Amino acid sequence: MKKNRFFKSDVDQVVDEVGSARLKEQLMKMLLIRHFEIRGEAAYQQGKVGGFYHSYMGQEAIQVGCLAAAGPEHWYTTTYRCHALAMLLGATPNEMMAELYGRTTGNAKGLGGSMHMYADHLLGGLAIVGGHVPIATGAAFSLKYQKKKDLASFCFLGEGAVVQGAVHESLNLAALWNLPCLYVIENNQWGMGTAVRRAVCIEPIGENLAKAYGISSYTFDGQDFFNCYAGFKAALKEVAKTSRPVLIEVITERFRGHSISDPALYRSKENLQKNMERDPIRLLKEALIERNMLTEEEFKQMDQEAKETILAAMKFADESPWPELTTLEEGVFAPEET
Ligand SMILES: Cc1ncc(C[n+]2csc(CCOP(=O)(O)OP(=O)(O)O)c2C)c(N)n1
Repeated sequence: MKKNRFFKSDVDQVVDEVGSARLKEQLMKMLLIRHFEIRGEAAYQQGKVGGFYHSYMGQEAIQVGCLAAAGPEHWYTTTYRCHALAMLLGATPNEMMAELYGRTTGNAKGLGGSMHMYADHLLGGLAIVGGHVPIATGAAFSLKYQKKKDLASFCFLGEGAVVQGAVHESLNLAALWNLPCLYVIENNQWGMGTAVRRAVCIEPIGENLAKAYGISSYTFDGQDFFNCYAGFKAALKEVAKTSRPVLIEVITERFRGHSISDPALYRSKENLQKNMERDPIRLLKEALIERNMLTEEEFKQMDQEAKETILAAMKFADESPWPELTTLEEGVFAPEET
């Protein structure tokens, strides 16, 4: 049983392995996610988006690093904070923005909204805290059953979810049945307005939880693309070799409130400012500039391109038709009353 308290990664090794062109692609993905969140929130403030809205801003390096390391062929499951993962797995900015706007051209025909985005290999976008963890575990079971040895199931969850019973039942079964599942706790320090220390009785969460279920644990720095990339690579390698689940805790900080309606008065401006100094986009950009793989000018162009893509998505969403009222009950499962 391995414990990897702060996984050690070598930036130069990752740079050599991934190469300049692919690293810039990863930076572009992070910029697209960031601009999507900025404009999505702006559209919400203008009354164009309804329902809930949970931003992934600040956490981009985690899922971008994961997808760069593992590729899109695995099963992926996440919470309502699902915009980044959907985009990384192939949902287009247009269909995602149209989903926020509730239009027929949306990712879920305008009927799901911000919390329920889907893509090939993305089982959701699911809003019940901890409720998606058994789904990810089932996906891991299906891979094992079909003897798809190179594939795994990635389950992203918040640290607030680890006290849910469904999470513990899942970890127990995955460990008992040797399921290829990577449980990734994105510890962004807050479950809504509750600090992790007031909600979860053990610390560090990942290590202790993994120990309880007899599986390996890893801890990554969620602001650092290189650490996430190398960490996910190593964790997936272990799962492929052992067909055992692993538990990963990624230390991060969200840059926004829990959701758009949360002014986040429970944390100080100074604390947030300090955390924002480790903006994952800035860290990756600076690492590339330092190695002469990127110039400030190039970065500005990339940033502008990402912004324009998202502005075009807003135009697409605005011009898309509303769903017919008669489609409201489509896709809703409810047994008929007898
Ligand atoms: C079973 C359940 N209980 C309560 C809620 C309300 N709720 C939505 S998000 C949330 C906090 C979850 O925090 P965390 O798991 O840390 O994820 P984060 O939002 O920080 O990404 C709560 C309590 C819910 N959706 N489902």
